[in-house]
Amino acid sequence: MNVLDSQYNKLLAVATLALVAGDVLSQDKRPNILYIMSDDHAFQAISAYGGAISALAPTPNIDRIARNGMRFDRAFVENSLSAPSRACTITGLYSHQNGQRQLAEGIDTSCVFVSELLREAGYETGIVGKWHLMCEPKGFDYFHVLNDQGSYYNPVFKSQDSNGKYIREEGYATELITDHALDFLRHRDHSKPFFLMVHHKAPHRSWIPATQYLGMYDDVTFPVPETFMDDYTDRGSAARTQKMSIIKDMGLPSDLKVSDDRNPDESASAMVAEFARMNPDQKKLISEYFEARNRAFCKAGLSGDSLSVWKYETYLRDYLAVIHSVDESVGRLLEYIESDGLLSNTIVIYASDQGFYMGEHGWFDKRFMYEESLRTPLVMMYNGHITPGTVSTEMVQNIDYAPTFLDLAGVKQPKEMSGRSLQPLFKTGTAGKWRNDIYYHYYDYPTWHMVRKHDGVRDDRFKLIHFYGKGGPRAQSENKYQNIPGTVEYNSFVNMVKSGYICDEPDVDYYELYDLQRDPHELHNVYGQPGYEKVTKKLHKTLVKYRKKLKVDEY
Ligand code: SGN
Ligand code: CA
Repeated sequence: MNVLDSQYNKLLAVATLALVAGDVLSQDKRPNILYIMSDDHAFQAISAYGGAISALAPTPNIDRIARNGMRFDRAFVENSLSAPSRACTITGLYSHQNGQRQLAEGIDTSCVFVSELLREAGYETGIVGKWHLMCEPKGFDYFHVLNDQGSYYNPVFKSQDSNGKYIREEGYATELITDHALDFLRHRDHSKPFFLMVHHKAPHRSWIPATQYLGMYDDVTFPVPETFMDDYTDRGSAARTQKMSIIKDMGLPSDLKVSDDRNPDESASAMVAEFARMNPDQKKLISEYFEARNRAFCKAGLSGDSLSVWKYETYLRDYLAVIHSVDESVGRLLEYIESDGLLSNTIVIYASDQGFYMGEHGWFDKRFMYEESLRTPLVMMYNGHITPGTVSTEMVQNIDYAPTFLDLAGVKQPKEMSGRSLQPLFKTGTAGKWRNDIYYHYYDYPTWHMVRKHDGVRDDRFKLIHFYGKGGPRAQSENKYQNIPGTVEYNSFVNMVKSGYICDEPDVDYYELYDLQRDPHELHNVYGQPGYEKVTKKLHKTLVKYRKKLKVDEY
């Protein structure tokens, strides 16, 4: 047992005997809700989930939440992309119901946000960090949010006090977000329970670590996933036409921070923009580290497989160093909850906005309905209510979060919300009657990473996916905001066509079927193969049922 665990147990004992400050002052016995979400955090990079990568780069603080509470092994998103996932969380609605199908414009602000309902019900509500929805934060007593995707270094934030302006703050995003979250907690209204959403920018692309953690994994060699060299045979065209390959699409200068004459066109990268934001002290540390790495890289003169593996290792080293700060942030927040006597009356949740590829199928990024991006990490602890050390394998989804928050607050779930409260799972991880399948729908094409539109269903063992839609620039007509000049979606579409990133591709309309028990890596599409007739029929029926019930309007 580590020091923090024994401290935790001691505090639990104390809490049952004498209520500490926070509890005494509050007459309201409903739990506080602390929801921490990172951006693109793969479950493969959380040691509570086991696995070879995280064993080498552990996350002790996130693991504490799992150990003292529940780990969800089948937590899925409805649409594996940031803004859509956030919109699902805040509205409890599927993407086509809340409007946020793609990355930029979309969210229908006439939808009720769960923050509004909680605030009305007497909660003090706050959001800190990445908001990434093209509307003002709604239903929050306190907000302190980044602009768009945010920056790692010296980011700008907007808050109630800044008169609508974004103001630069000196420091590293993960640390600043944590400082502001703690600020909210310290100055909260003790007569009310709180609902605080802490949304990290990290570990989003281009994975830039805090200066003190630069190179922390440089001596570690991460195991290359067995599907790293996937050649996508046995699958439809979408697996081949995507642009999220570490080998082909990960930029040397932009993602891996080396300047290399072989890739001169990538100079206008996110890394360059970040570097320009840095102050002289930060610049010095960052350039010292990356220049040394660059020299070693150029000297090695890598090509072929050795270059591919170098890219993979370097990607993981940066990504996991970024995660180290996220884990540290979770530790700081837990420490506050403990020391303020809030453990007994606070549910702490840690999740990501979707999953992420750590080299599986040779990829980075997300979007596909294949497991690594469909699955998001989800752990939560709530003393006395969630049994410590429990693992749930029930299928849960990000549309369930809003109903769960409402249930905890004793607020009736609006009938429009399709998700369900996770409270019945809290004791054992399972409930007598739970869902048998989930529905997924991805719409963000043609754009970044060129992943084709698809919807599908997954049950306990099988997954049916339907890839559909016009190919290349012709798909613009299928997307609302890409057709409206002046919108972000329109502008990025035009730029990507101009640069050739959005290229001509055929229209698609085909199915894939995976048997997750026999083929956990989803390498063999068995759709149409003998022996799978019955299950295909069943899953088709389930898919049609969802489309009808949810009034899905494209597929
Ligand atoms: C940016 C990234 C993409 C990423 C999207 C969506 N490119 O456009 O790689 O898929 O965000 O990410 S970058 O060069 O600007 O980093 S999400 O997390 O917001 O959904
Ligand atoms: Ca994301």
